[in-house]
Amino acid sequence: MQRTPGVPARALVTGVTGQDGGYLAERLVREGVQVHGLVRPGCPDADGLARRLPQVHLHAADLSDEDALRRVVAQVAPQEVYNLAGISSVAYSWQEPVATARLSGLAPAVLLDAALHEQDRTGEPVAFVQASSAEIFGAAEVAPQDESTPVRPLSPYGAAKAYAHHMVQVYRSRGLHATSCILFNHESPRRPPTFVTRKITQAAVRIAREGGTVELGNLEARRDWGWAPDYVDAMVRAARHATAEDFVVATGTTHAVADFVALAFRHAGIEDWRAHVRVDEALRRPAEAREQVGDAGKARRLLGWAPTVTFEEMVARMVQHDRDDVRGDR
Ligand code: NDP
Ligand code: GDR
Repeated sequence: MQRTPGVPARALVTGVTGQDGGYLAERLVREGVQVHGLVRPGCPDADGLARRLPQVHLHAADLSDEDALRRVVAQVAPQEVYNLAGISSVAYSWQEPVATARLSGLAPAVLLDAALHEQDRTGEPVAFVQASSAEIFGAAEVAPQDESTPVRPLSPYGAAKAYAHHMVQVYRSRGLHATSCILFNHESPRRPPTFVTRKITQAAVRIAREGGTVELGNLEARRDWGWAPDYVDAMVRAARHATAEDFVVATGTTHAVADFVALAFRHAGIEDWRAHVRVDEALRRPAEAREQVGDAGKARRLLGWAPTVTFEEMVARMVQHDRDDVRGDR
């Protein structure tokens, strides 16, 4: 495959079996980049990825294995590193706070250090993109949140991501093109049902067919939900921008979890969603922001980035996917 002018020869993507990692690998392969993906040893999704995207070179290494991470970076000698791997569930991070710190906080520090080492060794610049999160802002006092909003996490996940965010800034000051993309929630049909959006769309389709109910936690939480491939596009633009910066990536609009439910159920053909939703107090988090909303003005100005899929369209696509899945259309 011919390489698109201006794109690197080799990229390393951690978390390549995840939602964003899959979209990113597909994008980079289309551009003619030689893509190397880091996979967790024993990851059940690795075989499927290898069949779907045989062009991607897979390297098995656990994020907690510092030597293995350093070895992969040295073997691949990438010009771009996208660090998407880690514990990505805020809810789960309350159950495993220490593992979350190790995998989502310390591992990025190892990868940043390995990337700088590689840059020094080869003399070739390495661009590093960290998938940071709106959760670093916790319950922010300003809305919308931008790159100047104080970092004050509320969850173990947010604290781990905050450490990684600061380490990006440390390595940037040491001469690495290290970028922190502060991503707000982004969804797709590839989102696992451990996250509320996919849990809702799958439940809507099931309930439309068989009746029944779904248990949810906080229905009032308001989140800024975008379309995952758009957020992958922002990360690629950030890697290739002349200067390394922090970028908020968000749509700037919020909806309540209840709004998501209402719309998804309507698409599935159910008007009276309240009759099918039970609130389970155990699904509420010990602490969380009532609303998270981002101002992506800097990404718009510097990267020319803008979201391309509306909230309504995203929900429609997710429900349609789950409906086709049930009918066996895919
Ligand atoms: P996913 O949960 O879909 O993907 C996470 C990836 O990390 C998976 O490939 C997973 O592999 C891998 N991983 C987990 N533990 C390890 C480990 N010990 N060793 C090696 N790999 C491991 O996340 P998303 O694609 O949704 O998100 C990508 C990144 O962006 C994450 O860092 C997330 O925190 C961040 N982010 C995401 C947002 C969103 O709304 N999606 C918003 C803000 C930030 P396996 O499948 O084998 O477990
Ligand atoms: P979040 O996503 O924690 O924002 O993290 P999630 O979809 O888990 O929660 C969104 C909101 O929905 C509320 N909620 C529920 N959540 C889940 N998972 N299950 C439920 O049954 C339920 N009921 C209500 C939550 O309380 C929350 O307010 C996502 C991840 O992608 C992170 O990796 C990322 O960093 C942040 O978004 C920005």
